[in-house]
Amino acid sequence: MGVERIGLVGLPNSGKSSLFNALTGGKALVAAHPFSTTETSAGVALVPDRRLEALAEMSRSKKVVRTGFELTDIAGLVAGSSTGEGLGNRFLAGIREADAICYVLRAFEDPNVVGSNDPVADLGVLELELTLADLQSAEGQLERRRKAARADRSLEAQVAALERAHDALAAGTPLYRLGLAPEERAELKQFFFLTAKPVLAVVNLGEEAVGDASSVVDAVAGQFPGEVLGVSVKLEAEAAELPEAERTELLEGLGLGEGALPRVAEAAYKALGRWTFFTTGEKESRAWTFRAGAKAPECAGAIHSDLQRGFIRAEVVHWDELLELGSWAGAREAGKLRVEGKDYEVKDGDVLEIRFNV
Ligand SMILES: Nc1nc2c(ncn2[C@@H]2O[C@H](COP(=O)(O)OP(=O)(O)OP(=O)(O)O)[C@@H](O)[C@H]2O)c(=O)[nH]1
Ligand SMILES: [Mg+2]
Repeated sequence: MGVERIGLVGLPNSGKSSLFNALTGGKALVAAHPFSTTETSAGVALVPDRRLEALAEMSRSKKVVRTGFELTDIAGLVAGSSTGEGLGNRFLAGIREADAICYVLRAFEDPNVVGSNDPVADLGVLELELTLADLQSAEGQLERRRKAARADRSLEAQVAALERAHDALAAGTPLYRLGLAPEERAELKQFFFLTAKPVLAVVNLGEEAVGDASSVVDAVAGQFPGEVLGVSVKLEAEAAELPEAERTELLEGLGLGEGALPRVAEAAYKALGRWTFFTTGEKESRAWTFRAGAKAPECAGAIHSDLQRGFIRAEVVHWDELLELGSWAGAREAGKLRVEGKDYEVKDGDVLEIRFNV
């Protein structure tokens, strides 16, 4: 699979384009008037990972290759968007193509930027629009699929799944709130529902609230089924404009650590069920994402399809253990490189070397 796509969904002036710029270093139009974004734009966010940096330093790698995910900046939604208000259905295409949805909820106050700043209420508006869009789509598909199932009994399970989804949506419930098992979610994939996608939320805090965000973040987290992050999007966007060294200094000076990007990446990967493994050597150290729970050959396939096809075995050591041992050769000498076969389930943070033959 290619890079994961996260779609930013929020009310006008919630800070979506600013967050997009902060995370991708992009230059999307940011403006104080609503609906300044009219077309979806995409950019890649490269994920800083201290495990990767440490491995690269250990191996004196000439090159360091981070994982990335694609972020899409989508036009703002308002109440009634699903039936044509605001920019109408324009948001739909952007969200349909995303693998996960990141709600952007405004909590900053600024008299010069119109719009609401009640993150819990805003979340309700956004969820309702996506739910209504899905309800329409469920209604559109039901008749057709029922008819098909009358001719082909093997489609009955499909129809039953669609009916269950329809009933939840008709009751105003986004599908991600149903607590579905992974198989049930997979079953819904074929219907292309927006609310069957994994979700996370960014609460866009005022600069003054950054030190003490817990109450507003907790209010959202208390009734949202995904990860909720408090971020001062404005400060992050300002920091993103600076060269890396100054950026780190600014963020650390503000007590923001490495900034929002690693936190958003972690939450997004968690929502998507993605883990990271590493390869390391003098030529390069590199991070790769893979489906959580995948076995070694599938992970090898993330590097190259030949490595999956001709997979023989993997040499494996966890990143922190490798660092302690000081080098790949050292780990080998100490007998700490495990030899794992086709059935090995790779762990988040494993360092791999694949043996293959094609
Ligand atoms: N004070 C303050 N202003 C912010 C913050 N985040 C964004 N803004 C301002 O809010 C306005 C809207 O920001 P955008 O990033 O364009 O918002 P958007 O969600 O992309 O808006 P649309 O594309 O119109 O839907 C801009 O003037 C930003 O400078 C923040 O954390 N604090
Ligand atoms: Mg915008």
